[in-house]
Amino acid sequence: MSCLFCKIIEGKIPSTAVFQDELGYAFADVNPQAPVHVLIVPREHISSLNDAGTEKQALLGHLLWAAAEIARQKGLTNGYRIVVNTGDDGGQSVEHLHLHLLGGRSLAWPPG
Ligand code: DGP
Repeated sequence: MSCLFCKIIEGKIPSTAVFQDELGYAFADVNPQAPVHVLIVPREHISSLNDAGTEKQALLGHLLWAAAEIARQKGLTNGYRIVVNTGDDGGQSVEHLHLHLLGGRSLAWPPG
Protein backbone atom coordinates (compact mmCIF):
# COMPACT_ATOMS: atom_id res chain seq x y z
CA MET A 1 0.00 0.00 0.00
CA SER A 2 1.56 3.27 -1.10
CA CYS A 3 -0.82 5.45 0.91
CA LEU A 4 1.02 8.09 2.96
CA PHE A 5 -1.33 7.91 5.96
CA CYS A 6 -1.29 4.08 5.92
CA LYS A 7 2.50 4.32 6.26
CA ILE A 8 2.11 6.77 9.14
CA ILE A 9 -0.38 4.43 10.86
CA GLU A 10 2.05 1.53 10.40
CA GLY A 11 4.90 3.61 11.85
CA LYS A 12 6.91 3.49 8.63
CA ILE A 13 6.81 7.29 8.50
CA PRO A 14 7.28 9.07 11.84
CA SER A 15 4.48 11.15 13.32
CA THR A 16 3.57 12.77 16.62
CA ALA A 17 0.77 10.62 18.02
CA VAL A 18 -2.02 12.39 19.85
CA PHE A 19 -4.58 9.60 20.29
CA GLN A 20 -5.00 6.02 19.18
CA ASP A 21 -7.31 3.09 19.66
CA GLU A 22 -8.32 -0.01 17.73
CA LEU A 23 -10.20 1.95 15.07
CA GLY A 24 -8.32 5.19 14.65
CA TYR A 25 -5.06 7.07 14.92
CA ALA A 26 -4.56 10.80 15.44
CA PHE A 27 -1.38 12.77 14.90
CA ALA A 28 -0.14 16.33 14.57
CA ASP A 29 -0.46 17.85 11.11
CA VAL A 30 2.99 18.49 9.57
CA ASN A 31 1.83 21.91 8.32
CA PRO A 32 -0.32 23.26 11.16
CA GLN A 33 -2.90 25.93 10.31
CA ALA A 34 -3.77 26.65 13.94
CA PRO A 35 -2.09 26.19 17.35
CA VAL A 36 -3.87 22.83 17.55
CA HIS A 37 -4.06 20.98 14.22
CA VAL A 38 -4.58 17.25 14.53
CA LEU A 39 -5.49 14.71 11.86
CA ILE A 40 -7.78 11.83 12.86
CA VAL A 41 -7.73 8.86 10.50
CA PRO A 42 -9.29 5.40 10.41
CA ARG A 43 -6.77 2.57 10.67
CA GLU A 44 -8.37 0.91 7.69
CA HIS A 45 -7.79 2.53 4.33
CA ILE A 46 -10.81 4.48 3.10
CA SER A 47 -9.95 6.91 0.32
CA SER A 48 -12.38 9.66 1.22
CA LEU A 49 -15.63 10.41 3.01
CA ASN A 50 -17.32 9.79 -0.32
CA ASP A 51 -16.01 6.21 -0.24
CA ALA A 52 -17.35 5.46 3.24
CA GLY A 53 -20.46 3.37 2.67
CA THR A 54 -23.36 2.49 4.90
CA GLU A 55 -21.28 -0.09 6.76
CA LYS A 56 -18.89 2.64 7.88
CA GLN A 57 -21.46 4.68 9.80
CA ALA A 58 -20.29 3.51 13.22
CA LEU A 59 -16.65 4.07 12.30
CA LEU A 60 -17.40 7.61 11.12
CA GLY A 61 -19.20 8.33 14.37
CA HIS A 62 -16.27 6.95 16.32
CA LEU A 63 -13.80 9.20 14.49
CA LEU A 64 -15.99 12.21 15.18
CA TRP A 65 -16.16 11.25 18.85
CA ALA A 66 -12.36 10.83 18.90
CA ALA A 67 -11.95 14.34 17.47
CA ALA A 68 -14.14 15.78 20.23
CA GLU A 69 -12.27 13.74 22.84
CA ILE A 70 -8.94 15.13 21.61
CA ALA A 71 -10.39 18.65 21.70
CA ARG A 72 -11.37 18.08 25.32
CA GLN A 73 -7.92 16.70 26.14
CA LYS A 74 -6.31 19.73 24.45
CA GLY A 75 -8.46 22.08 26.52
CA LEU A 76 -10.19 23.71 23.56
CA THR A 77 -12.96 25.06 25.78
CA ASN A 78 -13.52 28.11 23.57
CA GLY A 79 -14.40 26.01 20.54
CA TYR A 80 -12.79 24.38 17.55
CA ARG A 81 -13.50 23.24 14.01
CA ILE A 82 -13.57 19.79 12.43
CA VAL A 83 -13.05 19.70 8.67
CA VAL A 84 -13.21 16.78 6.24
CA ASN A 85 -11.86 17.91 2.88
CA THR A 86 -13.32 15.61 0.24
CA GLY A 87 -12.28 15.29 -3.38
CA ASP A 88 -10.71 17.89 -5.64
CA ASP A 89 -13.22 20.67 -5.01
CA GLY A 90 -12.99 19.98 -1.29
CA GLY A 91 -9.22 20.45 -1.35
CA GLN A 92 -8.36 16.88 -0.35
CA SER A 93 -4.65 16.25 -1.00
CA VAL A 94 -4.14 12.89 0.76
CA GLU A 95 -6.43 10.08 -0.36
CA HIS A 96 -6.98 8.49 3.04
CA LEU A 97 -10.04 9.75 4.89
CA HIS A 98 -9.04 12.21 7.60
CA LEU A 99 -10.67 14.70 9.93
CA HIS A 100 -8.83 17.93 10.64
CA LEU A 101 -9.23 19.21 14.21
CA LEU A 102 -8.34 22.90 14.29
CA GLY A 103 -8.34 25.03 17.41
CA GLY A 104 -6.50 27.41 19.65
CA ARG A 105 -7.41 30.54 17.70
CA SER A 106 -10.49 32.20 16.25
CA LEU A 107 -11.25 30.66 12.85
CA ALA A 108 -12.74 32.71 10.02
CA TRP A 109 -15.85 31.79 8.03
CA PRO A 110 -16.47 31.20 5.17
CA PRO A 111 -13.40 29.17 4.20
CA GLY A 112 -11.61 30.03 0.99
P1 DGP B 1 -6.03 17.53 3.04
O1 DGP B 1 -5.59 18.69 2.22
O2 DGP B 1 -7.40 17.72 3.68
O3 DGP B 1 -5.93 16.23 2.26
O4 DGP B 1 -5.02 17.46 4.26
C1 DGP B 1 -3.85 16.70 4.26
C2 DGP B 1 -3.05 17.15 5.44
O5 DGP B 1 -2.03 16.19 5.65
C3 DGP B 1 -2.36 18.49 5.28
O6 DGP B 1 -2.89 19.41 6.25
C4 DGP B 1 -0.90 18.22 5.57
C5 DGP B 1 -0.90 16.85 6.18
N1 DGP B 1 0.24 16.04 5.84
C6 DGP B 1 0.68 15.74 4.59
N2 DGP B 1 1.76 14.95 4.65
C7 DGP B 1 1.99 14.73 5.98
C8 DGP B 1 2.98 13.97 6.67
O7 DGP B 1 3.85 13.31 6.11
N3 DGP B 1 2.90 13.99 8.04
C9 DGP B 1 1.93 14.70 8.71
N4 DGP B 1 1.96 14.66 10.04
N5 DGP B 1 0.99 15.40 8.06
C10 DGP B 1 1.02 15.42 6.73
